[in-house]
Amino acid sequence: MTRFESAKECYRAVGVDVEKAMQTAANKAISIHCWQGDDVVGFDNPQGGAGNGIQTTGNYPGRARSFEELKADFLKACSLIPGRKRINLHACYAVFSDGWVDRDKLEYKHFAPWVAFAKAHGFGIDFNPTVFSHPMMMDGLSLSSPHKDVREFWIRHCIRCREIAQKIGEELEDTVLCNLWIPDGYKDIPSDRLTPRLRLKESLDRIFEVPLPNVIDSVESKVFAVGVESYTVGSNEFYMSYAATHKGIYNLLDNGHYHPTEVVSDKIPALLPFFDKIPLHVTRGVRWDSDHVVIFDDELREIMKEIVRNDALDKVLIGLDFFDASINRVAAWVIGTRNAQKALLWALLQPDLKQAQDDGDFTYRLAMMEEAKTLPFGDIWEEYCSRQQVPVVWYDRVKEYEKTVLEERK
Ligand code: RNT
Ligand code: ZN
Repeated sequence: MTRFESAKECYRAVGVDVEKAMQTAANKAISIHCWQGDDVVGFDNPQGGAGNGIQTTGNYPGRARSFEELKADFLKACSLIPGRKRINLHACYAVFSDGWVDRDKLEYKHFAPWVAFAKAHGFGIDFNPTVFSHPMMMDGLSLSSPHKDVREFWIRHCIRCREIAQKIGEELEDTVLCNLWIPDGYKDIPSDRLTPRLRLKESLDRIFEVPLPNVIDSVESKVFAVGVESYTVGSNEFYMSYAATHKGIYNLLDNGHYHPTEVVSDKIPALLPFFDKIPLHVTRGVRWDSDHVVIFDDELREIMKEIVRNDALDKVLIGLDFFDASINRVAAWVIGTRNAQKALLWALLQPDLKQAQDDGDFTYRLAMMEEAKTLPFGDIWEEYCSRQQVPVVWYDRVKEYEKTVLEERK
């Protein structure tokens, strides 16, 4: 008997169908954020980089500096990651083949090269307006700005982004998540907390006025950021209420965007009774919203368990959002995305203990949960990787790519 066959037996003994779990995992796409590859710089302002409260730290050599380099690195990472993939794009990754335009003038043609790339490799695409790192961020405000011209600029940008997302969806015969996050807020105690929110609400109403069939719209809240410590316009309560009162607009949960003892794993089943879609940004905050590379930790497994055991694989859109420039960026993609895949498969392999809870048998519930932790998961994961034609041991391949490709980028 191979190690895989014997592991399968162990799972069968606790009522888990390993073959079914592997199949389900292979069919659930994970949306991989393009911005890990270049430190959230993008192509529309090479001097730029993350600003307005988001920050990449580190200067590991080999950052992708162009569309060609980013595609190559993304493909390298994907060759080492099992499962279906989507590519999560930001508007600042527009490809300017015939001249630069500002963000309020972007068109589908600036993303057509990404669509060709996605088609060639069987990726889906998700999209995001880029409302940061730009001169029109006035006093750190965009859609909630007191200045009409600032608000109008960003409204135009967001409407264009939704239209681009719609066209991408048509081209790929798919739906495209178009997620809006804005950094608006104040460093110090506001003298007015309401008016900026009223202005943001008005801006959102304009942006979402026209429903688009291939677009899933979402809004992403946040607690605070560096330089935005006292007040965030787009807070959890604000966007949750907005989504709840606007059909077709969803509330995206980024697990770095809540107070440290709040968990997204509990928010998913709290939203499921009300929403038919829950988009996620899976990240890892260390002490704050630091966007460290996702690891195979308790909360990641708990998030995946909630998705799986509530039959919510079609409702929860799993996207990643981390950026680390202090380690090999391709490796960061591989580590974080493999961990998301791994946690998904792990969740699919957990014994069903719902009945024990309803029976009031909390002793059995805890005993089985704990025993399940040491089932031979590694053997199943290895088999899953081989079936998906990706290596179990991948590190040397990234190291080789670093030597031959990344180190040449001087
Ligand atoms: C920022 C948000 C947002 C960004 C990306 C780049 O705190 O998490 O999702 O990370 O849009
Ligand atoms: Zn996010």
